[in-house]
Amino acid sequence: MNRTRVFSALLLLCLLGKSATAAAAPLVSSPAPGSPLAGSSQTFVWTAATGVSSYWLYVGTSPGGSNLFDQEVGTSLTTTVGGLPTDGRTIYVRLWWLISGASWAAADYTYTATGSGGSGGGGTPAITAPTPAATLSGSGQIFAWTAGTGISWYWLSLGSTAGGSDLLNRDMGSSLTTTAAALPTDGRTIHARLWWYGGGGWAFTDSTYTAVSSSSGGGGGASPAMTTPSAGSTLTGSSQTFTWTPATGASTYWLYLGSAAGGSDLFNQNTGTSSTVSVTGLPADGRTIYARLWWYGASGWASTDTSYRAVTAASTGAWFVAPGGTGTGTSAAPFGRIQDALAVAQAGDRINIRSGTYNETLGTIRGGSAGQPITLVAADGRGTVLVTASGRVLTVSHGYIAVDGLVLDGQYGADDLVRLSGNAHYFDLRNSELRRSSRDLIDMGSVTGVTISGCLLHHALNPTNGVSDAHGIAAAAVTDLTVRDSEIHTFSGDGLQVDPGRSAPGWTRVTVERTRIWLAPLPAAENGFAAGVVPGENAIDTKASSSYPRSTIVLRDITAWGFRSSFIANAAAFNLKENIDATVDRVTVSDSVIAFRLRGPDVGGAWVTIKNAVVYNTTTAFRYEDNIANLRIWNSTVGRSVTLPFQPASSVSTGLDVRNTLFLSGTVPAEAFDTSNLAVGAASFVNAAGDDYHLAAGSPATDTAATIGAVTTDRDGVSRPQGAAYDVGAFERVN
Ligand SMILES: [Ca+2]
Ligand SMILES: [Ca+2]
Ligand SMILES: [Ca+2]
Repeated sequence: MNRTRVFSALLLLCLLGKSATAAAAPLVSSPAPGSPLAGSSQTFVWTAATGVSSYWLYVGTSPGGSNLFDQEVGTSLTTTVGGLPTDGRTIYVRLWWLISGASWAAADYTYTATGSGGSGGGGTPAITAPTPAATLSGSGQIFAWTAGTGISWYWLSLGSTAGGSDLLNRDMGSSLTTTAAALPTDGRTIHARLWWYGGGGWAFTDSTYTAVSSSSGGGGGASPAMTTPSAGSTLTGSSQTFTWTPATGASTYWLYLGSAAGGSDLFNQNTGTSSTVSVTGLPADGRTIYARLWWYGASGWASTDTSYRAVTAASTGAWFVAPGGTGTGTSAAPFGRIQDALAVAQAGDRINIRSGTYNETLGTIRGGSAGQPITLVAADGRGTVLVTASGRVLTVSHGYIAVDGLVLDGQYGADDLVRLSGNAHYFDLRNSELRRSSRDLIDMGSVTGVTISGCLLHHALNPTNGVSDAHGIAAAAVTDLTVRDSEIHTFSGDGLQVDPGRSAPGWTRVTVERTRIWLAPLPAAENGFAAGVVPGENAIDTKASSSYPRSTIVLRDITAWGFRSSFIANAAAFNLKENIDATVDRVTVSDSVIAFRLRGPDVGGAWVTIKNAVVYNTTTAFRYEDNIANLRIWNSTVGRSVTLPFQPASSVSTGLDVRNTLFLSGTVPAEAFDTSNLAVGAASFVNAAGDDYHLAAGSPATDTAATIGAVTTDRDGVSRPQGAAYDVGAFERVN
């Protein structure tokens, strides 16, 4: 916007009066606001306003005062005030109007009393608006004139020639103002002749004007222009200072702020000669606020329009969504759809989602920025918001998006529940539940900096062909992916698989910590799987191309169980293979076929260091395959019901470095030939039958291990060594 539109005030008011727009206020058109008064008697004239049933004029010698005049004038648009001072002082005029018969509003003007020298005043009427010789402001124009002494009848003619009346020829009665409409806009000279009748005959006075030129588009002379806030901007609060450039010859400014074009329901004030005004109490609901800046210049009143957007809570960072909402995203008037908030949220904004169910599919529209994410949060706490659709529920295509506390349910539709495109860097998923997908619960492209924390991911079940991969998390060439403080269970593929596509340029720096990953026989038939079956494969499964730098992964403080698949023979909790460098520290595995399946030089061959592992009730603790090299197993404990502590598969054991490892067994396995390893009976443990493998008092494992500097803590995170030396096994005994 910010087009300058200049109209006569009254014409405009009439136009607005026929529409549904907010009622405008009346404006005193004569004498010119801020001008000297003509004498001790002065006629005041104002424009009509819609919905006004009565006007009331105060004239005083102090602001708001009425010591000089105080009179309700009904619907008259003019009144004459006598007895005014003539000493040059400031005269304060307050025009009141009664809106809808219910409430009074007022606006203030100031004038200068005529000086003691007298300006003559005289008894002859004179046109005061527009200022004689001015260029008119448009095709509609208010004309106003002073009352003459003893004059009861006026007549105004406007013509294209001197004394002509081809443009207007109007009997004015006693009125002191009128609006001429449909005046030419061709720059011609317009001749005005004001007749009056008094003292026994007609007399007249002539003035000339220049019609506005449509090509000039303006109202003659420089127009003021709003400078702050900038046109179209969102206001910064419910209080706002408006400032504009001064206009040539403007004696008074007046600012309307309205909820509709030309409206003044929000603000309506004469600012005098000041070109700035502070406004308070503006709405904070995102509505469009229409500003109309009036000025009184050589051509009378003219105006220019600008519009703004009201501040919303979201303008300062908070959008609101609630089921059934139909509003604009404020706390009081929330959106009904989360997507509506995504459509408007900017970097740093927080989308507060109130409790309830949202049947929609979400897609990001724009991203946040570093330190300024766009956050979707369950406003009433974790788990209070369910977003559900069949298949895909959330597509993240932009960076710095955070999701906190939501439940996303894919209803077992055949699509990934959450998909992160290659641009979804720094996606932050926290305190959320992802459930019921026939594909992956979250499938990410080659993104960086993704964090999944405090989340529950469960039921990724794909029954195609009996069983097909559906992963908790599938990741492509990610860097700096962190999964922590989370739980992943019940999947027909892997808890985490990175990278199933071995994508360029390879993945690295993946961390999973303080997380539980498990399978169990399905308690009931579920999405095509029968009750009692175990559909999944691995807690964590790696693939990494040997064409790229070795991928690094840290698995720390993880508990995994239940990897006894109904569909594959070698189900393993950890299937670590291909071109990776894995550090596995403080991991417990139970109730599985294989705890650690560690695979050889094919596709680069995995390098794996395992520290502080605990394995029990599992067929094979460590299966090493394909002549694996760089396999270190340090300070681990192999507990009860482990059939094969080590199981070679197409592999010699020369690549193994097994030290400080403790076996609940009568013998130490051949792979653990180093003397730091130890086989003990159940009495060495606090409660082996209950799978508590902390060392009992007097255990020969205490203080008898070698020092391995790379093992800094035990399974519990207790620093090593305690006592005189390292203990054998995963737990350091603390006295
Ligand atoms: Ca997928
Ligand atoms: Ca797998
Ligand atoms: Ca010790």
